[in-house]
Amino acid sequence: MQQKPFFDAPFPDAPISDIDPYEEHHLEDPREFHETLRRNGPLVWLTRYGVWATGKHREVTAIFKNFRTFCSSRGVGLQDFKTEEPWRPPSLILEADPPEHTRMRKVLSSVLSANALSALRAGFEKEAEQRVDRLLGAGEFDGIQELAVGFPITVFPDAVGLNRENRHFLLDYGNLVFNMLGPRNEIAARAAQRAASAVAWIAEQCERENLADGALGGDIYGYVDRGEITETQASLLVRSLLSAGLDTTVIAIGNMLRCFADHPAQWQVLRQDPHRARFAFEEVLRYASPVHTFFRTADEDTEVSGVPIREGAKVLLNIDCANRDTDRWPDANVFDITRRPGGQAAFGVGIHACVGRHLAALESEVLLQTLAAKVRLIELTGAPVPDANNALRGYRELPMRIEAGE
Ligand code: OVV
Repeated sequence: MQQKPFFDAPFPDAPISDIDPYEEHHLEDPREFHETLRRNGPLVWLTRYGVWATGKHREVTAIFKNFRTFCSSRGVGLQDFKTEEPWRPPSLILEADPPEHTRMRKVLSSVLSANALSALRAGFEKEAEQRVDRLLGAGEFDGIQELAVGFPITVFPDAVGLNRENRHFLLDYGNLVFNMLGPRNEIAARAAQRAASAVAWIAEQCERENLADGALGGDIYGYVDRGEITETQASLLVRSLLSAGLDTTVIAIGNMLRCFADHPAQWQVLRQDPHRARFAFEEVLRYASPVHTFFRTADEDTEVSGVPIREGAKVLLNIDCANRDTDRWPDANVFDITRRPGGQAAFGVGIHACVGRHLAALESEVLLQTLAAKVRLIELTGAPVPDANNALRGYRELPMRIEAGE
Protein backbone atom coordinates (compact mmCIF):
# COMPACT_ATOMS: atom_id res chain seq x y z
CA MET A 1 0.00 0.00 0.00
CA GLN A 2 1.14 3.50 -0.74
CA GLN A 3 2.45 5.33 2.31
CA LYS A 4 0.55 8.51 3.04
CA PRO A 5 2.79 11.56 3.31
CA PHE A 6 3.26 12.99 6.78
CA PHE A 7 4.41 16.52 7.49
CA ASP A 8 5.78 17.10 10.99
CA ALA A 9 4.29 19.86 13.10
CA PRO A 10 6.07 23.16 12.41
CA PHE A 11 6.80 23.65 16.13
CA PRO A 12 6.41 21.55 19.29
CA ASP A 13 2.85 21.54 20.64
CA ALA A 14 1.39 22.98 17.45
CA PRO A 15 -2.26 21.88 17.10
CA ILE A 16 -2.24 19.12 14.47
CA SER A 17 -4.69 16.81 12.77
CA ASP A 18 -4.23 13.93 10.34
CA ILE A 19 -7.69 14.36 8.80
CA ASP A 20 -7.75 14.49 4.99
CA PRO A 21 -10.38 17.05 3.99
CA TYR A 22 -9.98 15.98 0.34
CA GLU A 23 -11.28 12.47 0.92
CA GLU A 24 -14.47 12.15 -1.05
CA HIS A 25 -16.73 11.61 1.95
CA HIS A 26 -15.41 14.78 3.64
CA LEU A 27 -15.92 16.77 0.45
CA GLU A 28 -19.49 15.49 0.27
CA ASP A 29 -20.21 16.06 3.94
CA PRO A 30 -17.80 18.49 5.65
CA ARG A 31 -19.22 18.29 9.17
CA GLU A 32 -16.40 16.18 10.60
CA PHE A 33 -13.73 18.43 9.06
CA HIS A 34 -15.50 21.55 10.32
CA GLU A 35 -15.61 19.98 13.78
CA THR A 36 -11.86 19.32 13.57
CA LEU A 37 -11.21 22.94 12.59
CA ARG A 38 -13.34 24.24 15.46
CA ARG A 39 -11.94 21.90 18.09
CA ASN A 40 -8.29 22.68 17.26
CA GLY A 41 -8.71 26.29 16.14
CA PRO A 42 -8.11 28.97 15.35
CA LEU A 43 -5.40 27.33 13.22
CA VAL A 44 -4.58 23.66 12.90
CA TRP A 45 -1.69 22.01 11.05
CA LEU A 46 -2.82 19.33 8.60
CA THR A 47 -0.09 16.66 8.70
CA ARG A 48 -1.39 15.04 5.53
CA TYR A 49 -0.56 18.09 3.40
CA GLY A 50 1.79 20.21 5.53
CA VAL A 51 -0.49 23.24 5.53
CA TRP A 52 -2.24 25.37 8.11
CA ALA A 53 -6.03 25.42 8.08
CA THR A 54 -8.67 27.64 9.63
CA GLY A 55 -12.46 27.74 9.56
CA LYS A 56 -12.88 30.59 12.04
CA HIS A 57 -14.61 33.67 10.66
CA ARG A 58 -12.21 36.02 12.41
CA GLU A 59 -9.03 34.41 11.10
CA VAL A 60 -10.34 33.68 7.60
CA THR A 61 -11.33 37.34 7.27
CA ALA A 62 -8.07 38.63 8.76
CA ILE A 63 -5.95 36.52 6.39
CA PHE A 64 -7.99 37.56 3.33
CA LYS A 65 -7.55 41.21 4.33
CA ASN A 66 -3.80 40.89 4.89
CA PHE A 67 -3.00 40.49 1.19
CA ARG A 68 0.61 41.71 1.50
CA THR A 69 1.69 38.96 3.88
CA PHE A 70 -0.75 36.35 2.57
CA CYS A 71 -0.20 36.57 -1.16
CA SER A 72 -2.19 35.15 -4.07
CA SER A 73 0.60 35.11 -6.66
CA ARG A 74 1.92 31.81 -5.28
CA GLY A 75 -1.47 30.27 -6.11
CA VAL A 76 -4.74 30.12 -4.20
CA GLY A 77 -4.83 26.34 -4.18
CA LEU A 78 -2.75 23.74 -2.39
CA GLN A 79 0.13 24.11 -4.85
CA ASP A 80 2.88 26.72 -4.31
CA PHE A 81 3.62 28.28 -7.71
CA LYS A 82 7.08 29.18 -6.42
CA THR A 83 8.08 25.54 -6.22
CA GLU A 84 5.62 23.77 -8.55
CA GLU A 85 4.65 24.54 -12.12
CA PRO A 86 0.99 25.65 -12.40
CA TRP A 87 -1.16 23.59 -14.81
CA ARG A 88 -2.07 26.66 -16.88
CA PRO A 89 -0.69 30.21 -17.18
CA PRO A 90 -1.73 31.87 -13.89
CA SER A 91 -4.82 34.04 -13.83
CA LEU A 92 -3.92 37.73 -14.10
CA ILE A 93 -6.37 38.58 -11.35
CA LEU A 94 -7.01 35.57 -9.08
CA GLU A 95 -3.37 34.52 -8.90
CA ALA A 96 -1.77 37.97 -8.79
CA ASP A 97 -0.82 40.58 -6.18
CA PRO A 98 -0.81 44.37 -6.31
CA PRO A 99 0.27 46.33 -8.27
CA GLU A 100 -0.38 43.97 -11.23
CA HIS A 101 -3.60 42.70 -9.70
CA THR A 102 -4.93 46.24 -9.22
CA ARG A 103 -4.74 47.15 -12.91
CA MET A 104 -6.53 44.00 -14.06
CA ARG A 105 -9.10 44.30 -11.31
CA LYS A 106 -10.01 47.81 -12.47
CA VAL A 107 -10.82 46.52 -15.95
CA LEU A 108 -13.02 43.66 -14.74
CA SER A 109 -14.75 45.71 -12.06
CA SER A 110 -15.85 48.32 -14.55
CA VAL A 111 -16.93 45.72 -17.12
CA LEU A 112 -18.87 43.89 -14.37
CA SER A 113 -20.21 46.87 -12.40
CA ALA A 114 -23.85 46.75 -11.29
CA ASN A 115 -24.53 49.65 -13.63
CA ALA A 116 -22.95 48.00 -16.67
CA LEU A 117 -25.00 44.86 -16.00
CA SER A 118 -28.42 46.46 -15.53
CA ALA A 119 -29.18 46.16 -19.25
CA LEU A 120 -29.02 42.37 -18.91
CA ARG A 121 -31.91 42.07 -16.47
CA ALA A 122 -34.81 42.07 -18.94
CA GLY A 123 -33.32 39.25 -21.02
CA PHE A 124 -32.57 37.22 -17.90
CA GLU A 125 -36.19 37.67 -16.74
CA LYS A 126 -37.60 36.47 -20.03
CA GLU A 127 -35.44 33.36 -20.00
CA ALA A 128 -36.27 32.63 -16.34
CA GLU A 129 -40.02 32.98 -16.94
CA GLN A 130 -40.06 30.65 -19.93
CA ARG A 131 -38.06 28.07 -18.05
CA VAL A 132 -40.14 28.16 -14.87
CA ASP A 133 -43.41 28.06 -16.86
CA ARG A 134 -42.20 24.97 -18.67
CA LEU A 135 -41.16 23.23 -15.44
CA LEU A 136 -44.49 23.97 -13.77
CA GLY A 137 -46.05 21.43 -16.08
CA ALA A 138 -43.19 18.98 -15.91
CA GLY A 139 -43.89 16.95 -12.78
CA GLU A 140 -40.67 15.59 -11.32
CA PHE A 141 -37.41 17.00 -12.71
CA ASP A 142 -33.74 17.39 -11.84
CA GLY A 143 -33.32 20.88 -10.38
CA ILE A 144 -29.61 20.85 -11.23
CA GLN A 145 -30.05 20.17 -14.96
CA GLU A 146 -33.23 22.15 -15.48
CA LEU A 147 -32.63 25.21 -13.30
CA ALA A 148 -29.14 25.40 -11.76
CA VAL A 149 -27.42 24.51 -15.06
CA GLY A 150 -30.15 25.29 -17.58
CA PHE A 151 -30.65 28.93 -16.65
CA PRO A 152 -27.05 30.19 -16.32
CA ILE A 153 -25.72 28.10 -19.21
CA THR A 154 -27.99 30.15 -21.45
CA VAL A 155 -27.80 33.64 -19.98
CA PHE A 156 -24.14 33.71 -18.94
CA PRO A 157 -22.49 32.80 -22.28
CA ASP A 158 -24.92 35.17 -24.02
CA ALA A 159 -23.85 37.94 -21.63
CA VAL A 160 -20.17 37.26 -22.38
CA GLY A 161 -20.85 37.10 -26.12
CA LEU A 162 -19.87 33.49 -26.85
CA ASN A 163 -20.96 31.39 -29.82
CA ARG A 164 -23.87 29.03 -29.31
CA GLU A 165 -21.99 25.78 -29.95
CA ASN A 166 -20.32 23.55 -27.39
CA ARG A 167 -21.24 25.58 -24.34
CA HIS A 168 -21.15 22.44 -22.19
CA PHE A 169 -17.34 22.74 -22.38
CA LEU A 170 -17.67 25.71 -20.02
CA LEU A 171 -18.88 23.40 -17.27
CA ASP A 172 -16.10 20.89 -17.87
CA TYR A 173 -13.51 23.66 -17.77
CA GLY A 174 -14.86 25.34 -14.64
CA ASN A 175 -15.01 21.97 -12.95
CA LEU A 176 -11.35 21.40 -13.80
CA VAL A 177 -10.22 24.87 -12.67
CA PHE A 178 -11.79 24.45 -9.25
CA ASN A 179 -10.69 20.85 -8.77
CA MET A 180 -7.10 21.82 -9.61
CA LEU A 181 -7.07 24.06 -6.51
CA GLY A 182 -6.84 20.89 -4.43
CA PRO A 183 -4.48 17.91 -4.42
CA ARG A 184 -3.93 15.77 -7.50
CA ASN A 185 -6.42 13.16 -6.28
CA GLU A 186 -8.82 10.91 -8.18
CA ILE A 187 -11.36 13.71 -8.40
CA ALA A 188 -8.86 16.02 -10.11
CA ALA A 189 -7.84 13.21 -12.48
CA ARG A 190 -11.47 12.61 -13.46
CA ALA A 191 -11.98 16.34 -13.98
CA ALA A 192 -8.93 16.50 -16.25
CA GLN A 193 -10.22 13.59 -18.29
CA ARG A 194 -13.63 15.17 -18.63
CA ALA A 195 -12.12 18.52 -19.68
CA ALA A 196 -9.67 17.06 -22.24
CA SER A 197 -11.32 18.89 -25.17
CA ALA A 198 -12.45 21.91 -23.16
CA VAL A 199 -9.06 23.51 -22.49
CA ALA A 200 -8.19 24.31 -26.11
CA TRP A 201 -11.80 25.28 -26.83
CA ILE A 202 -11.74 27.81 -23.98
CA ALA A 203 -8.52 29.41 -25.21
CA GLU A 204 -10.14 29.83 -28.63
CA GLN A 205 -13.32 31.44 -27.25
CA CYS A 206 -11.18 34.04 -25.46
CA GLU A 207 -9.93 35.47 -28.77
CA ARG A 208 -11.40 38.76 -29.89
CA GLU A 209 -12.85 37.43 -33.15
CA ASN A 210 -14.93 34.82 -31.30
CA LEU A 211 -16.65 37.35 -29.04
CA ALA A 212 -19.80 39.22 -30.05
CA ASP A 213 -19.71 43.02 -29.98
CA GLY A 214 -21.71 44.75 -27.29
CA ALA A 215 -21.22 41.94 -24.76
CA LEU A 216 -18.87 41.57 -21.77
CA GLY A 217 -16.03 39.83 -23.65
CA GLY A 218 -15.95 42.57 -26.25
CA ASP A 219 -16.06 45.19 -23.48
CA ILE A 220 -12.81 43.75 -22.11
CA TYR A 221 -11.20 44.10 -25.56
CA GLY A 222 -12.33 47.75 -25.54
CA TYR A 223 -9.59 48.30 -22.95
CA VAL A 224 -7.03 47.07 -25.49
CA ASP A 225 -8.25 49.64 -28.00
CA ARG A 226 -7.81 52.35 -25.38
CA GLY A 227 -4.24 51.18 -24.72
CA GLU A 228 -4.85 50.07 -21.13
CA ILE A 229 -4.12 46.36 -21.54
CA THR A 230 -2.57 44.13 -24.19
CA GLU A 231 -4.45 41.72 -26.42
CA THR A 232 -2.95 38.77 -24.49
CA GLN A 233 -4.06 40.25 -21.18
CA ALA A 234 -7.57 40.72 -22.57
CA SER A 235 -7.79 37.09 -23.61
CA LEU A 236 -6.66 35.97 -20.14
CA LEU A 237 -9.23 38.25 -18.50
CA VAL A 238 -11.94 36.69 -20.65
CA ARG A 239 -10.54 33.34 -19.52
CA SER A 240 -11.11 34.50 -15.92
CA LEU A 241 -14.78 35.18 -16.69
CA LEU A 242 -15.13 31.74 -18.21
CA SER A 243 -13.21 30.05 -15.35
CA ALA A 244 -15.07 31.61 -12.48
CA GLY A 245 -18.42 32.60 -13.96
CA LEU A 246 -20.44 29.47 -14.58
CA ASP A 247 -19.78 26.56 -12.19
CA THR A 248 -20.00 28.92 -9.21
CA THR A 249 -23.47 30.20 -10.12
CA VAL A 250 -24.63 26.70 -11.06
CA ILE A 251 -23.64 25.51 -7.59
CA ALA A 252 -25.12 28.60 -5.93
CA ILE A 253 -28.50 28.14 -7.62
CA GLY A 254 -28.54 24.42 -6.78
CA ASN A 255 -27.78 25.23 -3.14
CA MET A 256 -30.49 27.90 -3.20
CA LEU A 257 -33.10 25.38 -4.39
CA ARG A 258 -32.07 22.96 -1.66
CA CYS A 259 -32.24 25.67 1.03
CA PHE A 260 -35.80 26.61 0.12
CA ALA A 261 -36.98 23.03 -0.37
CA ASP A 262 -35.71 22.28 3.14
CA HIS A 263 -37.15 25.49 4.64
CA PRO A 264 -40.70 25.94 3.30
CA ALA A 265 -41.53 28.62 5.89
CA GLN A 266 -38.64 30.71 4.53
CA TRP A 267 -40.06 30.25 1.04
CA GLN A 268 -43.33 31.79 2.25
CA VAL A 269 -41.42 34.72 3.78
CA LEU A 270 -39.82 35.35 0.40
CA ARG A 271 -43.13 35.01 -1.49
CA GLN A 272 -44.73 37.61 0.79
CA ASP A 273 -42.01 40.03 -0.21
CA PRO A 274 -40.03 39.07 -3.34
CA HIS A 275 -37.87 42.16 -2.89
CA ARG A 276 -36.07 40.17 -0.24
CA ALA A 277 -34.48 38.11 -3.04
CA ARG A 278 -31.18 39.99 -2.85
CA PHE A 279 -30.80 39.31 0.89
CA ALA A 280 -32.13 35.80 0.49
CA PHE A 281 -29.38 35.04 -2.03
CA GLU A 282 -26.76 36.42 0.37
CA GLU A 283 -28.15 34.19 3.13
CA VAL A 284 -28.01 31.16 0.81
CA LEU A 285 -24.34 31.95 0.16
CA ARG A 286 -23.67 32.17 3.88
CA TYR A 287 -25.61 29.04 4.79
CA ALA A 288 -24.40 26.93 1.84
CA SER A 289 -21.25 28.57 0.44
CA PRO A 290 -20.46 27.42 -3.11
CA VAL A 291 -16.67 27.78 -2.73
CA HIS A 292 -15.56 25.89 0.35
CA THR A 293 -11.83 26.53 0.15
CA PHE A 294 -9.22 28.99 -1.08
CA PHE A 295 -5.60 29.12 0.07
CA ARG A 296 -3.18 31.91 0.69
CA THR A 297 0.62 31.63 0.97
CA ALA A 298 2.65 33.38 3.68
CA ASP A 299 5.22 35.40 1.76
CA GLU A 300 7.15 36.19 4.96
CA ASP A 301 7.34 34.90 8.53
CA THR A 302 4.29 36.12 10.39
CA GLU A 303 1.73 35.16 13.02
CA VAL A 304 -2.06 34.89 13.17
CA SER A 305 -3.86 35.02 16.52
CA GLY A 306 -0.62 34.08 18.27
CA VAL A 307 0.24 31.16 15.97
CA PRO A 308 3.63 31.60 14.27
CA ILE A 309 3.51 30.97 10.51
CA ARG A 310 6.67 30.50 8.48
CA GLU A 311 7.42 32.01 5.09
CA GLY A 312 6.20 29.66 2.37
CA ALA A 313 3.44 28.11 4.47
CA LYS A 314 0.11 27.54 2.78
CA VAL A 315 -3.04 28.36 4.74
CA LEU A 316 -6.33 26.64 3.89
CA LEU A 317 -9.21 29.05 4.41
CA ASN A 318 -12.41 27.08 4.90
CA ILE A 319 -15.04 29.56 3.85
CA ASP A 320 -18.14 27.50 4.46
CA CYS A 321 -17.02 26.69 7.99
CA ALA A 322 -16.32 30.38 8.66
CA ASN A 323 -19.81 31.23 7.42
CA ARG A 324 -21.27 28.87 10.04
CA ASP A 325 -19.12 30.24 12.87
CA THR A 326 -21.32 30.69 15.96
CA ASP A 327 -18.80 33.17 17.36
CA ARG A 328 -19.75 35.42 14.44
CA TRP A 329 -23.48 34.55 14.26
CA PRO A 330 -24.83 32.87 17.42
CA ASP A 331 -27.55 31.24 15.27
CA ALA A 332 -25.21 30.52 12.35
CA ASN A 333 -26.80 27.15 11.68
CA VAL A 334 -30.26 28.65 11.12
CA PHE A 335 -31.27 29.53 7.55
CA ASP A 336 -32.99 32.89 7.95
CA ILE A 337 -33.48 35.17 4.96
CA THR A 338 -34.58 38.05 7.18
CA ARG A 339 -31.12 38.45 8.69
CA ARG A 340 -28.65 40.87 7.19
CA PRO A 341 -25.76 38.49 6.64
CA GLY A 342 -23.21 41.30 6.25
CA GLY A 343 -19.70 39.97 6.55
CA GLN A 344 -20.48 36.57 5.09
CA ALA A 345 -17.32 35.37 3.32
CA ALA A 346 -18.65 33.36 0.37
CA PHE A 347 -17.44 35.95 -2.14
CA GLY A 348 -14.16 36.31 -0.29
CA VAL A 349 -13.12 39.45 1.57
CA GLY A 350 -10.85 42.36 0.65
CA ILE A 351 -9.08 43.16 -2.63
CA HIS A 352 -9.79 39.73 -4.16
CA ALA A 353 -13.49 39.57 -3.25
CA CYS A 354 -15.47 38.25 -6.21
CA VAL A 355 -15.44 40.81 -9.00
CA GLY A 356 -18.35 39.06 -10.73
CA ARG A 357 -20.64 39.17 -7.72
CA HIS A 358 -23.14 41.58 -9.30
CA LEU A 359 -23.56 39.23 -12.25
CA ALA A 360 -23.91 36.22 -9.94
CA ALA A 361 -26.45 38.14 -7.84
CA LEU A 362 -28.40 39.28 -10.90
CA GLU A 363 -28.73 35.73 -12.24
CA SER A 364 -29.73 34.26 -8.89
CA GLU A 365 -32.04 37.11 -7.95
CA VAL A 366 -33.91 37.07 -11.24
CA LEU A 367 -34.45 33.33 -11.01
CA LEU A 368 -35.47 33.57 -7.36
CA GLN A 369 -37.95 36.39 -8.01
CA THR A 370 -39.44 34.53 -10.95
CA LEU A 371 -39.89 31.41 -8.83
CA ALA A 372 -41.31 33.44 -5.95
CA ALA A 373 -43.93 35.00 -8.24
CA LYS A 374 -45.11 31.71 -9.74
CA VAL A 375 -44.32 28.88 -7.35
CA ARG A 376 -46.15 28.01 -4.13
CA LEU A 377 -44.09 24.99 -3.19
CA ILE A 378 -40.58 23.70 -3.90
CA GLU A 379 -40.27 20.09 -2.87
CA LEU A 380 -37.55 17.46 -3.09
CA THR A 381 -38.77 14.17 -4.52
CA GLY A 382 -35.63 12.15 -3.85
CA ALA A 383 -32.23 12.30 -2.17
CA PRO A 384 -29.92 15.07 -3.42
CA VAL A 385 -26.69 13.70 -4.92
CA PRO A 386 -23.66 15.65 -3.65
CA ASP A 387 -20.92 16.61 -6.10
CA ALA A 388 -17.47 16.10 -4.57
CA ASN A 389 -15.16 18.89 -5.75
CA ASN A 390 -11.81 20.03 -4.32
CA ALA A 391 -13.01 23.64 -4.01
CA LEU A 392 -16.77 23.76 -4.60
CA ARG A 393 -19.60 22.28 -2.60
CA GLY A 394 -22.96 21.58 -4.17
CA TYR A 395 -25.11 18.96 -5.87
CA ARG A 396 -24.90 16.90 -9.01
CA GLU A 397 -28.59 15.96 -8.89
CA LEU A 398 -31.55 17.48 -7.10
CA PRO A 399 -34.77 15.55 -7.80
CA MET A 400 -37.65 17.94 -7.23
CA ARG A 401 -41.01 19.31 -8.26
CA ILE A 402 -42.61 22.74 -8.08
CA GLU A 403 -46.27 23.66 -7.63
CA ALA A 404 -47.90 26.70 -9.19
CA GLY A 405 -49.54 29.28 -6.97
CA GLU A 406 -50.20 32.99 -6.81
C1 OVV B 1 -11.46 29.57 -9.95
C2 OVV B 1 -11.37 31.00 -10.22
C3 OVV B 1 -11.98 31.89 -9.41
C4 OVV B 1 -11.85 33.22 -9.66
C5 OVV B 1 -11.10 33.64 -10.77
C6 OVV B 1 -10.49 32.73 -11.60
C7 OVV B 1 -10.63 31.40 -11.32
C8 OVV B 1 -9.65 33.18 -12.74
O1 OVV B 1 -9.30 32.36 -13.60
O2 OVV B 1 -9.30 34.35 -12.78
